[in-house]
Amino acid sequence: MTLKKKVFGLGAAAMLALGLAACGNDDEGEKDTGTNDDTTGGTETSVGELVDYKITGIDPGAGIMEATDRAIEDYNLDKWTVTSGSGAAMTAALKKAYDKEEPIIVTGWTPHWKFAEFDLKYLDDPEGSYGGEEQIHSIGRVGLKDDLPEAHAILSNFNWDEEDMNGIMVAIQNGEKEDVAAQNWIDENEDKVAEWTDGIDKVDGDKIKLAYVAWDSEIASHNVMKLVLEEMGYDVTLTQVEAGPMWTAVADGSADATLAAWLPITHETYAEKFDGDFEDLGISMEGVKIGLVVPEYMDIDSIEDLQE
Ligand code: PBE
Repeated sequence: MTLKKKVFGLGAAAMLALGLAACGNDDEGEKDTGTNDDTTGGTETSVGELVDYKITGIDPGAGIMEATDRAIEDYNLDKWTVTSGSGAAMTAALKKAYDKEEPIIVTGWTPHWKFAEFDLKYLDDPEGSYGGEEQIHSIGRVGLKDDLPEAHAILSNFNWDEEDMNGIMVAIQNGEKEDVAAQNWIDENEDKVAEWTDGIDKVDGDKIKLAYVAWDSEIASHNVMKLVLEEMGYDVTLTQVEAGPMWTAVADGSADATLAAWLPITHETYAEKFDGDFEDLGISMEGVKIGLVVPEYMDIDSIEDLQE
């Protein structure tokens, strides 16, 4: 059984601790790292051989997994497979490889704390399998505006920058509790929060349920919104689910909203499937991105380099 499977379901910090422990015990021999200073000569080892033709993915329902299947087709990467797990398992695998300067290819996205922690680069995607600039949208169930007009207004106003989300993600990654990191950000950004809530009446304990997936970016946004809505008088429940159930929950009304709709490409299949059964409440962040990500020390720059 792989480390990833054994520790499935643990938090990111625990995963990283285990990743470190595993590194310490590692007694494998020298490996070709696929780095620029490779001087082995003779036949060049392809990047595929170095990583066993494996792309380290995340949870199967994530849009980036569908995009990666598309990339495998678009670039004829017949020998390649994408492993599935979770965002936390992916970052643990990345850390483990990075600490040993071993090659690894992960499904990655921005904003994400991994870019603050490691020197990483996106592989160029000339076929556009991963789309271009994406946006994060908030979506609500049909009827939200009538039932919870104040929350509908706040969620529609919600928008912030990559820098905001990054600060929270990095704090959580460094061991801060999710709600504490979110509260600290709110305390330091009262003006920004006021733009979402100004002129909106407080409520008296109305219940609202937000669904989200345990992607680091969405952990940050949902923890902030929970506290903001609570401050406005709501009784907020956050439910953590997989991507498919998250979209389904908003579409069937069992959740009121999510801040985790990445569009136009990442969640295109979900948006089309549930077209008419949700309301797009608007964009909370522009210029976000998904793709294949590798450590800077790897000697490849494009998804096309995986064809060799
Ligand atoms: N992500 C983070 C998600 C959307 C947010 C890029 C991992 C996905 O691929 O569905």
